Amino acid sequence: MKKLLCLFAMSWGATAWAAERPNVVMFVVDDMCDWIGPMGHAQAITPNMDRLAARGVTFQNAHTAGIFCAPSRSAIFSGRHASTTGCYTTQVYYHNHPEITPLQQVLQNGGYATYGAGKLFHHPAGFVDLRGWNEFFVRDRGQKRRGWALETWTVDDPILPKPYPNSIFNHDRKPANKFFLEWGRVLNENEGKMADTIRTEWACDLVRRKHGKPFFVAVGLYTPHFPNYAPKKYFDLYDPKKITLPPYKADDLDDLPPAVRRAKTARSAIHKRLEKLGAVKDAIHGYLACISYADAMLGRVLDAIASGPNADNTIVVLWSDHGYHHGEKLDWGKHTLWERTSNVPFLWSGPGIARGASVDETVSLIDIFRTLRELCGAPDRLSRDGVSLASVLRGPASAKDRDVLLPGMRPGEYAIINRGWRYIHYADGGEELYDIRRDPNEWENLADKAGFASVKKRLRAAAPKTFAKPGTGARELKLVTEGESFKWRSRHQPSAKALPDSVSGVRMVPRKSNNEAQMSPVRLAGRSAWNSALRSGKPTYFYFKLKEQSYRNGQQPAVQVSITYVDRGNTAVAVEYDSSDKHVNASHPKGAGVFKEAHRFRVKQSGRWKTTVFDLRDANFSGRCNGGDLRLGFIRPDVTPVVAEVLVKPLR
Ligand SMILES: [Ca+2]
Ligand SMILES: [Ca+2]
Repeated sequence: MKKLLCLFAMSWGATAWAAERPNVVMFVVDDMCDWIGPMGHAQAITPNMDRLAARGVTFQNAHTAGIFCAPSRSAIFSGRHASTTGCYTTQVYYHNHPEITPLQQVLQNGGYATYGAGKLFHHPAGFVDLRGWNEFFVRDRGQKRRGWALETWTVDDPILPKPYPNSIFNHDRKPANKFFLEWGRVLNENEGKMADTIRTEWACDLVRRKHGKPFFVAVGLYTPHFPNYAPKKYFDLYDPKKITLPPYKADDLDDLPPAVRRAKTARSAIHKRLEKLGAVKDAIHGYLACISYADAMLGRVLDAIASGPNADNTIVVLWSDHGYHHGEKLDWGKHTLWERTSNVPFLWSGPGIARGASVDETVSLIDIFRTLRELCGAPDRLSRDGVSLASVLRGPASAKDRDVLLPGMRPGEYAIINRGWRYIHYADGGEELYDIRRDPNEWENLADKAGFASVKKRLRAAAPKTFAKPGTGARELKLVTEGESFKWRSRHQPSAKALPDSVSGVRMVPRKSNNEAQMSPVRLAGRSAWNSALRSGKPTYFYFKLKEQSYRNGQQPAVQVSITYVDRGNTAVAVEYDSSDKHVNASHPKGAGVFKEAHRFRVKQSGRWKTTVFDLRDANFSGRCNGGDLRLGFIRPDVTPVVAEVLVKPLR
């Protein structure tokens, strides 16, 4: 009896634990701007978002954490801004920062069952962070063998609108612009075959079930990302004659800093072509149809939750990775630091969350991580950027406006946004400033106008003091698939073929015992290459000792040194020689026993083998300094340095 009671107590305890922690359904849409009913957009037909808003909290001024798919999603799932991870564009955060546990991992470690489907991360192969999922759904196993590419639409998809390309923008383009500015009607009967519908249904099955522990179900739709293909019935919701355009200003680009003005002027050709074709409204029609299709998928998920055992204990959060320009600032797309890219749908509902509330105060999608961590009671040993919105969700009146950061695509490029202002700073020093209350369309750049210096100064002070160097981009890496898993490897593996012919001279041997060097010889088709372990943010040294006795102790001061290395990363290499002899190094404050710089060169990003040759006329090799005669100091490298040969020969 005692034993039975004990078992009962344990099972009751587990149930109570599960009951007090909410399930979470994260519904993610792609490239969806603020054109939805709950954000006051007059023409979007979004009954299910309206329903979600009526039972929860809508943030009217939520801004993305990255200006296109990859950096936005990296920031959200890592809970860190690009300014600390270096994921400004397509850098893969879990390759560069394997120590950063992603959101789903933190929730799983905290006792949640975690399920993912669709576009949660960037869509090409190699971007799904496979860690921390109980299950991640893809439609066929072939996708897994190809690196978990999303493959939402392919040009040979049988349900594609016919003909392909379908939009007037692309009709006479052979080949077409792939899917950019493509829109068109899918047969209604094919709705169930669309990738986003299949992903949604997979999530619906999960949320209808009773689970033994709290669950986190994240489903990512690709729509309304281009191509704007949706079942015909969603196009039919809109009367093409009644579609209205957003406000445009023809000379809007004139007051931008020169570099962005040039880039956007070039890009305005897209908008001009649409106008020439009389197709602007038609393109917007396609986008609106896709918003309504996404809304219908949300409706399926909301219905599935409501009809099952999880109706009362499930949080729903909806977000879009960023917004979209439809001709504003003469642009079509994202990748900008303006409102059209930054403002996104961000809606929450569920147990403990206020109903029918609208929050105007500024928040950021970077806040998702800390909010869910708190709401789910998941322990997390890492610091994350942003703030938890849990108390605002419970009591929206407590919301306080704040400056949020939106990093751009390179270090030092960012926007600082609050309810009053948007300040933009480009890496080249270009600036924009908009008075949002007076100028919601961001038409008048005040950055160079008199009287705004203190506003700019205050906003600039809210930006990070330092920006991480960009991490290794996916383009610099090679995706290696292994069964149903994958890895990213450096493209710049030393290749025997690319090595230059050998030159005669004295071969130096690396000093292996010095713990600063940590070199490991690699056999490569008969040649040796050494790579030295990357010490993030610190110099990485290669130490060499001369075997040739006649060079030592000033016997042979004039030599030619040639260094063969892989040109990758972006750093300076200081070639330093041992100048333990006090006569040689008399000017150095530390005198004897230090390395003296003899030469300096830069490595860049070509990925090729290169050889640098230079003369060293006052060498005094002695072998007493750190045990090496010569060292190569890679100054704060961002990738592991690789050196194949160092040759020293007498200067003639
Ligand atoms: Ca996107
Ligand atoms: Ca302007």
